[in-house]
Amino acid sequence: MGFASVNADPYAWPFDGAWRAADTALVIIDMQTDFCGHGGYVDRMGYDISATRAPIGPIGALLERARAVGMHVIHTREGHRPDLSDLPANKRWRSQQIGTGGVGIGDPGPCGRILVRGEPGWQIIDELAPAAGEVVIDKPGKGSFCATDLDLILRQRGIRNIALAGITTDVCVHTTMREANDRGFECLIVSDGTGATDRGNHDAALKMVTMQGGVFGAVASSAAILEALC
Ligand code: C5J
Repeated sequence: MGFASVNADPYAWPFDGAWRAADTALVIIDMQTDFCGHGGYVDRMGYDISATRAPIGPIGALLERARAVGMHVIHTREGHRPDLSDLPANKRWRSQQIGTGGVGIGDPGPCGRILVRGEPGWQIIDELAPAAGEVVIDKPGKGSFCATDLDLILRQRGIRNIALAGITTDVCVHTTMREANDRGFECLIVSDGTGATDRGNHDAALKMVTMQGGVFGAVASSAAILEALC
C-alpha cells in the first residue's frame, strides 16, 4: 500500500503521488563526529556545531519511523583512505587554510586523523548509528555517487524516491541531491533534518531546490513526512 503525498514545497511529493516503503530510501548524509561532534573537523574549523547538531533529533524521529515501515535506510560517510591516496591535493590544501595551525584533512586531531576512514571522528554518531543490514556508503567526495556504488544499489533495490537528510545542507546533501536528480530519482530534502555551518547557506540551499517548479525536487519538514507515513 502507498503512503499519502507529503505536504512539500513547491509541490506535493512525490510528483506522481506514488511512494511506498519498498521504492523509497531515507538517505542520511555524513552524520559523523567530524561534522557535528566536539573536537571534530567542523569544530576545529571554528564553526558552531550546534547548527550541524540541530538535525539529530528530527533525523532520529524519521529514522525510527522509516525502520518501522520497512523503508530502505542508507547512510553515508565522507572520508579518505589512511594513505590518503584518494585525497586530491587541492581538497587537502583548502582544508588547511581554515582553523588553527594549518591542520586539515588527514592530520591528527582530538578525534583522530581528520576525515580518515576508521578514525573516531569519521564514525557516524551513536544517536544515528546504522542498524545491522543498513547500507553504508563510503565516499571520498562531497556527492554520494562519485566513486561509490550507490547508484547500483539504488537500482538493484528498485528505489525511485529518495528523502535526503544529514549534513551539510549546502555541500554534501545538496551535491548528492543534484546528482540523484540528474539520475532520475525523485528527491525530497528534509528542511529540519539537514543543517549547515552557516544558517544563510542552509536557507539558500533549501530555497534553491524550490525554484523552477522544484528544479532538484521538493522540500518538506520532518513533521510533514511523518504525517504522510502515519
Ligand atoms: C563538508 C559535508 N561540508 N558532509 N562535508 O565538507 O557536507
